[in-house]
Parts: sequence; structure tokens; C-alpha cells
Amino acid sequence: MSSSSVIYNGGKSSPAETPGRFASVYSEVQTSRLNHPLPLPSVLKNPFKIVDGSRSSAAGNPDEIAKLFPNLFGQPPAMLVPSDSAGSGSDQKLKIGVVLSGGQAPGGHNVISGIFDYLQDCAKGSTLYGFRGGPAGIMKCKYVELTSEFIYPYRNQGGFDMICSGRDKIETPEQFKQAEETALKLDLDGLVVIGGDDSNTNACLLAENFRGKNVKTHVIGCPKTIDGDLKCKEVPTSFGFDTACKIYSEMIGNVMIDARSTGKYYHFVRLMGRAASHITLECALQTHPNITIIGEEVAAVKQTLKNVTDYITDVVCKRGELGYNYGVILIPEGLIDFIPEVQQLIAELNEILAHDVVDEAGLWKKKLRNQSQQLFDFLPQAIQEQLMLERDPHGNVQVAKIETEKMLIQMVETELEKRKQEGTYKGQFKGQSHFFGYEGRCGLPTNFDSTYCYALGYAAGALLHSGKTGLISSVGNLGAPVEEWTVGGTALTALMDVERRHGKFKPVIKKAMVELEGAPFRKFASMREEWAIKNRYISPGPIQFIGPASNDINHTLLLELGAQA
Ligand code: FBP
Repeated sequence: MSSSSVIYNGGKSSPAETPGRFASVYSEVQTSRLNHPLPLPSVLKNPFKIVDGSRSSAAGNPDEIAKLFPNLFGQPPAMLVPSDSAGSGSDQKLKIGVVLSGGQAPGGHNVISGIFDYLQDCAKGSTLYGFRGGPAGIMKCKYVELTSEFIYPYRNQGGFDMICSGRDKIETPEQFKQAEETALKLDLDGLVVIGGDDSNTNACLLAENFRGKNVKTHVIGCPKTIDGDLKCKEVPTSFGFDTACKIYSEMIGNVMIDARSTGKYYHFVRLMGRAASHITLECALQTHPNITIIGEEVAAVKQTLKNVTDYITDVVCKRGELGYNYGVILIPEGLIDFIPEVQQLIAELNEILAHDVVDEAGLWKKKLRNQSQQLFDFLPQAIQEQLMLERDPHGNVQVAKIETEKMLIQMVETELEKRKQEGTYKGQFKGQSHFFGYEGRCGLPTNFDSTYCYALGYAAGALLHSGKTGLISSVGNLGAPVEEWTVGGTALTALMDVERRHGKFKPVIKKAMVELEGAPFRKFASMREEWAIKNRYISPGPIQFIGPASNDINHTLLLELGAQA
């Protein structure tokens, strides 16, 4: 059996025999996924109508949000319900643009396929444009017309390479003007922004701006991010989380067996997820590591770096007494940002970076408060440098670049050395650092992500066809069979609050953090002491596309939906 089968050529023709600019050689598994059937919720398969709910508010500071979004604030949620007559969009042909924004998440191509198929099925003769390279593609009017041949090779495939993504923000009056020019030039009826919290905030600003200027283009968002922090009652999960966590869990399961096999390594695994610890928590539930640090808990009990180090060291010592000089420790990417003393330091650094010149002589450090200055000087030089790196276009510290796992290994080593001198530790300790991040963002989407994304895209098409704007595509009842999933849209302003970014107050979609009273955390907290001492490692293996476990959804979603996992 050959390991590769068909060469695809960026959708120019499919399959293409000649590799082109975007040519890919597909494995047999990739090829088999192209025709993987995608069931739709029954409400999308039959005539439907849209029913509006009651007036919405905001996640925080409603008065501020109302002022910032005078044309959109208060919009009701929309729900698709079965109807006797054909859909409200009737025979209108639409011109729709779609953009992938921010970090990759498995399933993005299926959102685009869903929009495309909706237009084919319900608004024949419509056109779908894909903006290339993220929001910059909108501003620079760089696009490609998406046809059935173009899209086909990307169905059920990971990555965002169909049209690529970017992190640019449409923010300044000139940038809004550019977006407006593109909308007018392409005569766009609608735009779908597939993105995380920042990108959907941007989608809302665009929708507000278009409506304020009487531009006919409507904007609908789609909840994308492996981080799992864009969710609310109506949007139970963001796509990509399910796949990414399953990929990381496979890798964690592997290092667990490595740890047990050699008996000499402590694997410190930092997991992506930016601010929130959802990925770390989900991977812990899937694999049962010896130690898992949850950033939200660290912040809630106001732990210092020393407290976190001592907690890890205590477990290492206890395990040493039992003869286990190995283990696996999970650390969320955003940990550093949760430790109150580091949070304070980062907030001060953000202000300095936004308003001052950072001189080589280090005079800028005098602007730090005493405690922050001491902490900064105490941190290893590599971490100091990583904390000073440029913020992303949305004003976030680039936590993916801060090697907290290495810092913790150093700190635990120092503490163990001290305990050895004192005679309270006799074991051996060797730390191995890992960062599992980019490895999980472009995997072949799970059956769940494939189907969920397709429904999100199909729903976005339906919302635009029904004249909606400023909503995020919302697919719910995800614990039930797909036929019973609910479909609608939630007002983006209802998810908003104001936050300080780049030294100014800005509207942002409030991040959904790990809830310490929530079912996933409580389940983990009830098990962690046992996992610390007894080795209860689970190695879930690679994602399955067929067979008994292929349609299982992640523990977080299952527990949040009320299941007894
Ligand atoms: P999004 O919020 O855009 O989905 O980003 C997800 C993410 O993978 C984070 O987990 C990570 O911190 C960040 O992107 C890395 O950013 P970059 O791709 O710019 O290195």
C-alpha cells in the first residue's frame, strides 16, 4: 500500500496531476476524509424561519458597550425553527466574503465548505469570495473566488491553507475605510469572520461601522479557537478545541509511557491555550498526569511563583519516597500571566511598552514599582527577554513565546537541591521540557469538529441570507445526535465587555476562563491527589475516524453539558 495517493493543486483542479503553487500530496487517510459525510442538524435540512428572542445586554459594562455600538447594542438572539414555507432568504443571490482570522484551528475549511454549500443549496447563483491572509486580505482587497473545485481538496482537512490566515486588526479609521472600499468594490452582501475573541470583536466593530455608514454588507462571526475560551450558553464551544486536545493528549500519553519506561525523567509539558487553561484541564482529564497546574486556580488562591514551585517540589519528593523518580506535569501556556505578582509586572510592562522608550541602559526599569522591579530582576534572563517581546496586534503578551516550563524546571531543581542539603530529599530529578502548541492546530479535524464546523458555516450562510448582522453563528444541544442540534445566532455585543489594551480601554469579547465551580474542574480536583501519587496514566492514542470512540466528544464539553463522565 502506498503512503500517499493523490496530488492536489490548490483547488485549481481536483485531483491535479501537476503540482502547482499550493500543491499537496495527500495520504490515503487525508484522501479518505475528502468524502467523509457531514450530517446537518435537521432544522437546516428542511424549510426554516428565524425567530428573534428578547433584547440582549452585554457581558459587562453595558452602558459603555451601548455607547460604543449604538447601531447594534441590544440585538436579540436569532433561532432557526422549522417552517412550512421555504427559508426567508428566498431567491436572492448573494455575494459573500469569508476570512480566516487569528491562529489556526482544525475545522476552519469545513466552515467555509458549510457557507459554500448553503449558498449552493439555498441561494443558487451566489458568489463566495475568500479573503487571503486574514483581515489584511479584506483591507488590501486580496481575494479568490471560491468554487466547488477550489474547495473540494480542503474538505475535512486541517489547516487554514485554503485562503490562509493573519492576525491584522481592522482598527484605525483608514483601515475601516479600506474594508468599506472592498465591500463596495465587491458589492458584498455579507462577510463571515471566522475567528477567536479578538477577531469576533473586530467582526462586531465592522458590522457596527457598516451599519452606521449604511453600507449594505452584513457581518456574521464564527467561534474559532483551539483555546476553548470563546464560549457562552448559546455557543457551547469553539471549534478546534476538540481536535487539538485529542492530539496533545496522544502526545502526553506517549511521554507518560516514556517516563514510566525509563523511570528517570520528569516531563514538564506546557500546553497552548493563551490566557485560559481549558486545554490543560481537558488534557489532564484525558490522560491523568501527576501534576496539573490550572492558571485560574493559581490566580484565585493568589499563589506566588514560589508557591507553585513548592507544590511541584512536594509532589516530586513524595513520589521519590515511593521510588518514582519520574512523572508528567502539565502547565498552561498562560500560567505566568495568572500569578498575581507577575500579572502586576506584565500590566506595568504593557504601559511602559505602549508609552515609553525602552532604553538599553535599563533606565525604563525605574518606572516599575519596587516589587515588580525585584521580580523582574529575579526572573531568568530568557524569561525577562520573552516578557519584553512585542505584544500581538491585539495588545496581548505573546505567551506562546514564554518558556515557563524551563523556568519551572530550574526553580524546582534549585528547591530540590536545597532539600537534599537539608536531608529531606534523596531522589533523582531530571526535567525534560516540552511545548505542545503548533503541533495541534492543523491536525485532521475530528468527526465532531468536522460536523460542528460544517453546521456553523451553513448557519452563517442562513443568517446572512435572512438579513442578520452582528451575530455569531451558534450551534447548540451538542450532546444530542446531530439531527437534534439547535441553530441560530447570538448578538456579538452580548458577549462584550471593556478591557485595557495598549494602554487604552477597548471593547473586547469577554474570555471564558476555567470555572473553578464548573464540572470539568471539580472532576479534575476530585482526582488529582490520586493521580499525583499513583500512576493512573492513560494513553488515548491517535484520533479515530471510525470505530467505537470516533464520535466521542471531549470531557470538558460533555461535563459542561451535564454528563457524568
Ligand atoms: P487564537 O486565539 O487566534 O485562536 O490563537 C490561538 C493560539 O494558538 C494560542 O493558543 C497561542 O497563544 C497563539 O495562538 C499563538 O500565536 P501565533 O500563531 O501568532 O504564534
